[in-house]
Amino acid sequence: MGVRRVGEKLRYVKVDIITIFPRLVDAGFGEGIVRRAVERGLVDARVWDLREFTDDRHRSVDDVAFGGGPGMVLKPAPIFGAVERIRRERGDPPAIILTSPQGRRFTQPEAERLSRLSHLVFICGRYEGVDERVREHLATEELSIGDYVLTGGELAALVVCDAVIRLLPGAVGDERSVEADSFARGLLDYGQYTRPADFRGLKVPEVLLSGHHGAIRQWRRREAIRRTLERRPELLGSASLDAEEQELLRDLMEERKGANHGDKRD
Ligand code: 9WO
Repeated sequence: MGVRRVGEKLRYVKVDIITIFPRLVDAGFGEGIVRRAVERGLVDARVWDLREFTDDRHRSVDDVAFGGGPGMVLKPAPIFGAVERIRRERGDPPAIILTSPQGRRFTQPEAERLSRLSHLVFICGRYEGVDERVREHLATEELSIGDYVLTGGELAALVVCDAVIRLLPGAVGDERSVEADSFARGLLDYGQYTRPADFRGLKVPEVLLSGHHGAIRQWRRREAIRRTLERRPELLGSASLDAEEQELLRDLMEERKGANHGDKRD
């Protein structure tokens, strides 16, 4: 897991996920970097089956909505019961997160904030909603991963866990790739290429084959800024650009003023 900064502690994060589909959540923890982080002890993850916290014969987790209307609502008692069990067995969590389209938008800075917490609990909603008392009196925050409706909160919780876990020191083999990634600096990624240098006549930009590291770094910075300007100009407002990059940005904006927008497929 590579080099650790001086004074950087090896820490682990507890993650508890409450769901009616535990296997769906297990699958998200069962592959790749997230799985390795669990194996390395950086993440202590537990998945809780909401049905285990019911007390009726049918193990009902949902019920009709007061006031009528179509669709079922997740009952409060099993969810409160699950969180109380987690508190007893795992300690008092600093964040109990409900994933829903009504939440605050989850972004990279939010991933960084959560990655500094010691214990995250996720409540995954299903059906047409979750009893409002869960939202108001149990969850400490509500997060949305984007403006669309899913069939439940599990995939959103997995998205948040994935983004958080890769930020934990030691999770990604080469720490430099976390620092260099798109968004770490508020810019989109530059284009990347691997062998062959000529694929069916499609060539890799010459500069990348030149071995001239200064020129390569410069090209990549320019490409990242160009792409961000073309696709997500609003990101440039909060990107951290040094003097040279601001210069590149001015150049690119001049270039675009000329003509030829939209005809570069990039
Ligand atoms: C379904 C529905 C059907 C008819 C009328 C209103 C309705 N609302 C919903 C709904 O929002 N269902 C949610 C499904 C209930 C909570 C869990 N579900 C969910 C979470 N869908 N999408 C998310 C989600 C979470 C985080 N970021 C984006 C989406």
